[in-house]
Amino acid sequence: MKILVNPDKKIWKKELARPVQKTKDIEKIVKPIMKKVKRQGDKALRKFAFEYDHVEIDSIMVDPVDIKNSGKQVDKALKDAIKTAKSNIEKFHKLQESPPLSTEIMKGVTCMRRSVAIQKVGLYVPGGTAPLFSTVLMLGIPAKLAGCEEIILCTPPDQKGQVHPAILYAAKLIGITKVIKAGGAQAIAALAYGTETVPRVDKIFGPGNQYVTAAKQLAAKKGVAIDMPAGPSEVLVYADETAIPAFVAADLLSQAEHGADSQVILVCPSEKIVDNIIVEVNAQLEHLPRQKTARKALENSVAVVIDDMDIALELINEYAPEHLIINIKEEDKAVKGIINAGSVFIGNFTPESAGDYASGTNHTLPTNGYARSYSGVSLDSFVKKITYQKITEEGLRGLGPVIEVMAENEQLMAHKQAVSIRLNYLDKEKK
Ligand code: HSO
Ligand code: ZN
Repeated sequence: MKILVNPDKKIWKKELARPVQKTKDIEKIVKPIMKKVKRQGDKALRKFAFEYDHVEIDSIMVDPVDIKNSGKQVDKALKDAIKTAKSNIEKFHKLQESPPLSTEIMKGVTCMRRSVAIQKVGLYVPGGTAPLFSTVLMLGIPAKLAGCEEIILCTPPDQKGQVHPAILYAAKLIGITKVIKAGGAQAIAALAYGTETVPRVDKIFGPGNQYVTAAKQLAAKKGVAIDMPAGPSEVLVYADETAIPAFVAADLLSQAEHGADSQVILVCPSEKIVDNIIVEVNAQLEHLPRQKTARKALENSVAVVIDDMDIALELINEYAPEHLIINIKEEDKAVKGIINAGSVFIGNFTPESAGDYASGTNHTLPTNGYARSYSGVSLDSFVKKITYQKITEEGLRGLGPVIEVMAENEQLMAHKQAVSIRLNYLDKEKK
């Protein structure tokens, strides 16, 4: 972990740059995969499962009976934990419902707005070394609450051609019945174009590796919506002398273990605090099963000493972290000063893992600086908001002249006519 002491603002961007991703090279690999799925459907999915997941699968879709029985293969402690997490995530996302709006703007002019679920959604859940069943909850729960009619979950099969039982169990609890054994860019292509087994969806959600991300971006160009352009996970911890170094170290490592391309940033008011935390990081690293990955991530990581809080906040806002842990005495002031972050964790007893799994907030968050302009996944991500209006005769008499003047000045005479023709009609009727 590199240490910078009161670095000049001019070098912030360069010094805190995220590890670069060569999108062009990745697109070259992803494009032919997507094309093949578009042309050959299920056959291509089977072929890619053999090539990339090293498994022969006959049925692309998980047997609903396996979903139903999944609980038998998950131990009780995990089942209970998943249930508690589900209930918390449900509670917090239910609160996000926006009730229908209606108001009479002017006499006889009523405007309304209503949330309507996106009908078909595709959820991508990465497999690989760690089957992320928590992501099933984070995407599936808001999709269900929003009322999405068709929810398709795609996840890569293991070497036996099966989906991890905890993923199936989480799906079962939420009420997801269509689980597709496909991973990588081919899964995204199946959701974007549809195959014999996989219905084409309107929006694709979920994290994934660089291939999945590139495929999502290509799908977006073809008109399928995506949640956000996701990149490697990251955390920024802002800690002072009131933070417990061992806790901060554990938080930094919990992000670092996600992937070699993850980045963690530490911001502290003094070098001494940084040193104490780094001692803890090194000690805890020794005991981590994923220490190789975490060590790689730490090579991309930076500790910054900034003694002035306003400047520290400026740096944090410029970096726009996916996760921000605020662990300083003046936490309220810092929280108020944050304008760019995906999700904020406050105080000594709020590890990022809480939000990753079970407190209730969503863990699908904007990375790579996108927190400047994107929010994390929420109930809103699964709905469209349709507006409505109804104008009475009296309403049009009042508003019509306003529209006529504006249309005339934009030189759009057919627009003006759509009002005038009605006003003339009303005038004649009156006589
Ligand atoms: N920190 C990840 C989410 C996650 N962590 C899933 C553990 N499981 C991205 O926010
Ligand atoms: Zn995590």
